[in-house]
Amino acid sequence: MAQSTPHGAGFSTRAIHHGYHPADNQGALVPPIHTSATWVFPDTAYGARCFAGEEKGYVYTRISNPTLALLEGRLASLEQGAAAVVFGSGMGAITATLWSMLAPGDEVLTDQTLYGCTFAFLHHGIGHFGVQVRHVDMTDPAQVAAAMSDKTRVVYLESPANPNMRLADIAAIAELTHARGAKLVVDNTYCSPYLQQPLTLGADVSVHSMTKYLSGHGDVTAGAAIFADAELAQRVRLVGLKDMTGAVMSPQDAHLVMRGLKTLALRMDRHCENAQKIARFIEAHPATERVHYPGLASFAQHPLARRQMRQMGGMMAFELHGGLQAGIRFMDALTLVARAVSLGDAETLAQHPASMTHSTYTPEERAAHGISEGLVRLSVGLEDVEDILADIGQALDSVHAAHIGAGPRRAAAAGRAATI
Ligand code: 4LM
Repeated sequence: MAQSTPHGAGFSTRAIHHGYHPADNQGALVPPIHTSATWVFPDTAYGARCFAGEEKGYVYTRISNPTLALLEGRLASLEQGAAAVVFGSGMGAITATLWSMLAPGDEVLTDQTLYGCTFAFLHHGIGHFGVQVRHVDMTDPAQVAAAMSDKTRVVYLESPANPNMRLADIAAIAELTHARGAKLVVDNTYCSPYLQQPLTLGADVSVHSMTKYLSGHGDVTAGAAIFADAELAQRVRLVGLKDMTGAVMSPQDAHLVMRGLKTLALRMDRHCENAQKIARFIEAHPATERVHYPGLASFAQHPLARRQMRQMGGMMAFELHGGLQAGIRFMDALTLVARAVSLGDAETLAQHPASMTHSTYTPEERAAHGISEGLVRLSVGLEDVEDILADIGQALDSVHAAHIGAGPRRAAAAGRAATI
């Protein structure tokens, strides 16, 4: 593929230009969307060579497509991978990757905390096919090293983990994983390639739900896997994507993700700036028991966050005095902040993991994995921070008034009307 960015070009330059030449496309500034599902062979022998892998031409969009290929090249460039494969959802990326890397008798070591559907796939799904899954606390590399066995083929983690924000030391875990001949897969959804680059820390695969920050506007469902090794990428494309899941991404969605990518750095800077202010505000409120945000000095893994993340991210979780009932009261009092799952959108979103994204866990599993019943998760959006603070402030005040008996205290301090 033609490379249109100069060697050493910066992150945003590559996010905007990588792999595309207007001159090759009648001068079109924006890349065309190739909607064709199938591709015409000039003769039968050429088609046969494509199927035999002897020719690189396009065959069928479930395998590859020029619009998808452009996005794949950009993603590989942004995370410094050898190759990338895109999918119709984050779960498509995760399952297709793992189906391609594992066989009956193999073992996966995974964190205790995972996005609910990833947990469901690993804990309830893939085990039926002879793969053993064991959960270990990835905040402690020594526990990971001790849990490795000769059957361990894949170590799988999220950092920060959804929803409780625990971090894993990616470089340390990559090293001990490789020492046992296994591969490390990191879900980098919470950070996006702008905030964290797992492959440069030693991971073998970085997976994303592009439904979140990468597309950034809540109007696309998509996923990606970025690989240090192009051969593994090809296996995932030809096995996990083509045969095992068919989780193909639509070219129209690839266009929307590429549009989102152009502003990724700008958006992430603003998500992070807003989140830092909001985390401090929530932490200082008397209704709050604890805030989990990597940018707070009170966050136990703050030094690790500073080491492996460019900035501290737009996601946080917190517990209020009064537990579950307080969390529900907080959520129901919100007027600007939307009660919705998903994350990484322009809109600030609040959700309750125990009854929503992590309802795939039993209450006992949630307790064992550090997901408290009262935990509230916030995806900080791009609105004016004063307006987000005002809404969160009045919701916290109402919790405080109901559960502790004190009157409203904070809404005025936040400075703006709570309802828009
Ligand atoms: C949510 N998350 O948390 P698709 N990896 C991570 C995720 O958070 C998600 C996926 C993969 C949420 C969805 C409702 C860390 C999803 C799965 O939804 O399949 O694109 O991504 O609110």
